[in-house]
Amino acid sequence: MSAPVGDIGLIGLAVMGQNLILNMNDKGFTVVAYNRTTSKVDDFLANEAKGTKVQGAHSIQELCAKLKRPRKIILLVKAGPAVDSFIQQLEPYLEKGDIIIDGGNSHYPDSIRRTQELEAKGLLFVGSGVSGGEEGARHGPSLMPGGSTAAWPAIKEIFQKTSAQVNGEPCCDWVGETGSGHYVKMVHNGIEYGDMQLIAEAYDILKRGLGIHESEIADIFTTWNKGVLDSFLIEITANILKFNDDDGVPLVTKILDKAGQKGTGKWTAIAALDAGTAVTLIGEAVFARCLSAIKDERVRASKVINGPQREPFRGDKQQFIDDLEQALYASKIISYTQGFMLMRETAKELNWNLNYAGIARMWRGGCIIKSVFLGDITSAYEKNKDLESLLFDNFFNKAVHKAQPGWRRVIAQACLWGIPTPAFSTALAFFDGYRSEVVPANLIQAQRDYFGAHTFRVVSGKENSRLPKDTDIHINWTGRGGNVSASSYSA
Ligand code: NBP
Repeated sequence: MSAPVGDIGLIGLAVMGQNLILNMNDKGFTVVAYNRTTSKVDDFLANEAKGTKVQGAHSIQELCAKLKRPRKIILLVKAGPAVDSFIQQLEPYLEKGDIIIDGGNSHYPDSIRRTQELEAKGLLFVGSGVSGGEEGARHGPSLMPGGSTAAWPAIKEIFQKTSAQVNGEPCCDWVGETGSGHYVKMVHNGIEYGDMQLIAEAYDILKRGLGIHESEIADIFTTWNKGVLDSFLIEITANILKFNDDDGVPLVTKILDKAGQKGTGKWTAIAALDAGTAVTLIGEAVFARCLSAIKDERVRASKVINGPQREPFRGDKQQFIDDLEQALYASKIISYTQGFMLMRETAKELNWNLNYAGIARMWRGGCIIKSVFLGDITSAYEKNKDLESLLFDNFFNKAVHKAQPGWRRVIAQACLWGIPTPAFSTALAFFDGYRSEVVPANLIQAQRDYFGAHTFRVVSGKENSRLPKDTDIHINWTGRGGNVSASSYSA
């Protein structure tokens, strides 16, 4: 048999796999392609991959035989059992130190499990977030690899050359241990939900509040795209709003207002609840999609529930539009602050050593949330890798202070109009809660102790003989209860 020629193998010749192969081929790597339905290998070689260095394989054995050692094989197949099935099929043909990479949208607990199972067998596993859809896969995605750390030196060159580049830097770096690559991709998708919801709320305020036509709203977004909000999602929103149907009517106004979801936003919200972290904006973005989905019920409700009479706006319109830009910017800062808080909490719990500046750098290009703003987040974590919160960074601290008055005016006005702003509002509520030295949780603790003997602690300096220091205390509030307290644990 001839010497192996393949730098890397790829299984899964659907939209992502084919485009990633062509991208890696352009960067000078020899890729060996395989697919469950093997006729797709022949179709690919005869069409899209014609004239390239791409090699085909018609069995897993042939694929593995064609790869240089350590073998590197990327799976780009439907997440779930298909990934486990391919891992099982590959194992008999792999040797110690060979690397299986899952580039699909897998749930991170599966990647934790797969890393542990394969490492126990002497193989290496990488779960890599791949973002940017078809376009990203073809011309440079954001790649977020994590898993068996020993695999990184072997895949680094291929990954960093294949990924998007921003200012000569690759949008790919090693994320961390076990399932951290897929975890970070999940948080990326959650943040994407939040960014999209914020933009949709700004559109709603401009349209229903100020009564501005889509073509003019497109101009506003185009202007915003030259400032602090410069990002892919703002850019495509301007393009969408300018896009008219054949009759000259903006196409967006003809699209049914029911948002779909494939689950990664929900996973992020669930992960936030599991970690006990207040990632409220992504949660609201997921719930806003749920509310949008009950269209028929909303139509019925709109007939019987009245909101306030919507008065025409009498203030300075340009000032209000500038306020809205600041509201969007400040809310976005909060959303990313929450996303990084979540990663920090999970990293603590799972003993991951996450590279936060690297994560922000990976998201600067090649993915849906790419933006100039991520360069500022990169700088914040480069200055201080242990930054507790983005709001403690000087740049973001100043930015939210500057945005604050306009942000409050926008939410107050939207409230008076009866236009829902779940993401803007939750961002401001988080901000006000986060900056509060005292919150009313003292009353909640008293209620819990009153009805369930759940105990409370006393504020430092307010102790006395009845209320001792650093002790879980139960008070008989009514004189009828006993003195036994409930056992204490945190859910
Ligand atoms: P799909 O998610 O549509 O998956 C198609 C591939 O999965 C084909 O190769 C298919 O083989 C294989 N497959 C399926 Br479906 N069921 C299988 C099974 N039970 N056993 C073995 N193979 C099976 O492709 P995609 O849209 O290119 O996405 C690939 C991965 O990348 C997914 O995890 C996706 O979530 C993720 N992703 C997608 C995007 C995007 O924009 N599309 C972006 C980022 C990440 P067959 O040809 O024999 O049916």
